[in-house]
Amino acid sequence: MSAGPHDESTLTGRFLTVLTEAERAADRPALDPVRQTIGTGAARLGTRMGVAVVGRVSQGKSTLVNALIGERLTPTGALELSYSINRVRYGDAPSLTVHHRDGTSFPADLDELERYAARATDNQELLAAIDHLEVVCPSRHLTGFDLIDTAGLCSVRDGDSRRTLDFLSRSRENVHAETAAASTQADGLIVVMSRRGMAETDTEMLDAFLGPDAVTRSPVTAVGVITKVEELWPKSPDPMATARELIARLTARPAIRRLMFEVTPVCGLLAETATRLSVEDLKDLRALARVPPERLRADLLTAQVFSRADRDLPLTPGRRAALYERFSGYGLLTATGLVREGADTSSTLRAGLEDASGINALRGTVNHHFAHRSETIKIRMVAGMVIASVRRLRHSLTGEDRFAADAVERLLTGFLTHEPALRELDLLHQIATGQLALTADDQEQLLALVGARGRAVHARLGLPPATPLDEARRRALELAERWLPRTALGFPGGNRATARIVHDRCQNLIAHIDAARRHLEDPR
Ligand SMILES: Nc1nc2c(ncn2[C@@H]2O[C@H](COP(=O)(O)OP(=O)(O)OP(=O)(O)O)[C@@H](O)[C@H]2O)c(=O)[nH]1
Ligand SMILES: [Mg+2]
Repeated sequence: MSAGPHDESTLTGRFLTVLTEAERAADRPALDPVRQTIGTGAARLGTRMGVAVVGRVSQGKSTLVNALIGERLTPTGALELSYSINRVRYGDAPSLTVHHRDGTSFPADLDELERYAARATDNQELLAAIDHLEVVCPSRHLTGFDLIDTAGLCSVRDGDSRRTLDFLSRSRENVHAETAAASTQADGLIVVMSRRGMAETDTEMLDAFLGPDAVTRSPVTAVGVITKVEELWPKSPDPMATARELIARLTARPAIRRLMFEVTPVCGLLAETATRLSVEDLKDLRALARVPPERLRADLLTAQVFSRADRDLPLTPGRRAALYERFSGYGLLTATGLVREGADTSSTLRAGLEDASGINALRGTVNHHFAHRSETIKIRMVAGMVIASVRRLRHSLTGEDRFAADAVERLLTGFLTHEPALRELDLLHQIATGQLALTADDQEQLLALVGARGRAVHARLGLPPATPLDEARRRALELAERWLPRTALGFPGGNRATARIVHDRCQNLIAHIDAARRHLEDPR
């Protein structure tokens, strides 16, 4: 890595300075693996945030990736399908690059993505030679992070699962692969689950997937998704609400809380369908919207009934069956409802379906969680990797080597405990893993202040966006005064260090509000 000097005004710059010092401290043959990890980690800081979509086979991962991007890019299907790992990143000119296992790569036609990504009878040899695919796509939803569609996981021993594990370099067998191609690793995970939640085997699988090093494993780098939520309909008249209740029960389980920060319900297929509505779709939905809602609802209960020739419905039975397959019964009910409420262009209907399907909420969570936090998440992960590499070696070291290893660890833990942004991230980790038993009010206030409800000043203060600055300042001062005595005395469920982090943030918000007022009064 470069010895610097690094830009001390940025968090990454300060971290690079610490990494340089750590590299110097580790300049002994016995600490070669630590120096290697430092080099890999430093390179990783400069790469874009990569968020991998993982889960069991056929869970709807590729469908969700398309829905998140807002385009149908990566192949989906009823059979176990995705084979190659597919990294989609933002760029003006769409393209596809095939990266081979032997390190070579070549540009391919994006229309042929399916040939390189999906298992078929005639492409086995081709697929066996592929390491991963790189797709460039001009979707505005990709500006904050790259999305990685992975092959489904079955069991850790399964061949394809191992490919996914290798790619993310986190399996038990691959702890040392952290030093491998850093730019192709994921910094965050979207874990796709069925609505039954995670079976024990899923939890085990994810544990193996996330790796044995507790320092790099944190619910702050994983969000969960329950997809195929519309399948709860018609048993539940409001499947999204029912899914939220299921999620509340699921996230109360420590085994889940330990692994992921938040779980969001999504109708992935409906969201993907919304990305490609044709003029004909709109016309046919309008025709269906003219059927009295109660009768339509009864006919939509099953695909068979809806596609029967003897139903008194518009459109041909074949066309109805095709729509049912793409939208599902619940999706058609929702879409016709939106049309009746005035969604009369494909863009308004698309926006309505993106809201109703939960994909917008998921985009918000992922952006909020990963894109806005990418710098701190990356630094935390790299620091964790280096600390883990020191701890792996330490027991085999003696004398000066052991002193040097300890010095490296101290440098990194010192950085993690002194930088406010990293202390806040750690606080989030502690809350997510249930290490702090705070009162509900304190917890909510604390989460908001450290940015879990939005990064903006008003969101941190728990105020509506248009709140005047004077009022925001009053609120910040009130909160600072509330948390100040706690920095000396502690508080129920939390300690003084926690209170200090929160109080520091209140003061930082006051400083920002004052600076904003100065700029408004004198915008030179
Ligand atoms: N009803 C319903 N079906 C869905 C949904 N999402 C995906 N599917 C269907 O589930 C099947 C698998 O979807 P994929 O997106 O290919 O799943 P995957 O997890 O990428 O599968 P692999 O890559 O093979 O592991 C396809 O038939 C999809 O149409 C959903 O939200 N609702
Ligand atoms: Mg797939």
